[in-house]
Amino acid sequence: MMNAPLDRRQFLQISALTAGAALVPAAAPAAQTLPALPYGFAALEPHIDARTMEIHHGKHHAAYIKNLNTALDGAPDLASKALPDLLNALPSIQDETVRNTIRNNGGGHWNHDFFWKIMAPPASSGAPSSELGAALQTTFGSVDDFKKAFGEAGTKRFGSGWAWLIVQNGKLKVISTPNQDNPRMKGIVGDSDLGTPILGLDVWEHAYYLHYQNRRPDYIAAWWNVVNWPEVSSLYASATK
Ligand code: MN3
Repeated sequence: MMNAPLDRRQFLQISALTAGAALVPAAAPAAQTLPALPYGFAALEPHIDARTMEIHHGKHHAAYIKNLNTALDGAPDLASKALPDLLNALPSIQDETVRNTIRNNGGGHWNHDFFWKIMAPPASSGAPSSELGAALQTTFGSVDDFKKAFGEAGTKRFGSGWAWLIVQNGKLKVISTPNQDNPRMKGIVGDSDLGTPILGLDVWEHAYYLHYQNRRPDYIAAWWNVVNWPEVSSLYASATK
């Protein structure tokens, strides 16, 4: 164990003991941590099964955070930035490997943190606020027509990615992004897909395959039962005030 590498905490402790406080390196950035789910793994049953939620949160989301922290260990000038500022800095990252690692894993972290919050147990799903309902009707014709357009964005996204409802210049729009990109990534996603996300749907196979296998449209249809409409309505109000 003589040559075991020091972790950051040990390094700082030893630095503080041997060099004095003035020579301790700049404060270590707070590593990104896995946020707790706002409900239990089984809370979204039967629409999203507990095992899928357990793996999705505890393995997939956790892996994005682990990989993000590893990338930030090698990019000290970025490590002090919190999400979403880190995503805003993506276009300025010169090293392509670092940029892509943060794009994929920082995006994955932000997207999943968002995704957990815009879902709720079926009994708490609620309905769009009158303001959001009116905007959905104006933009898409009806709430059902909105769901159809959003569902198509998720169904037609080839491979892995997300469907989003965004506020762009004060107006609602449905878009989709590949991989872990999101509508906040200026300079990374096209300008026509930029905006403030108020609803997002993960259509990676890991989000549904255990229960739905290849039936992505069935997953999307069931998912409407666990949308947290009060939260989405609140995000809409913030994005349009
Ligand atoms: Mn996912």
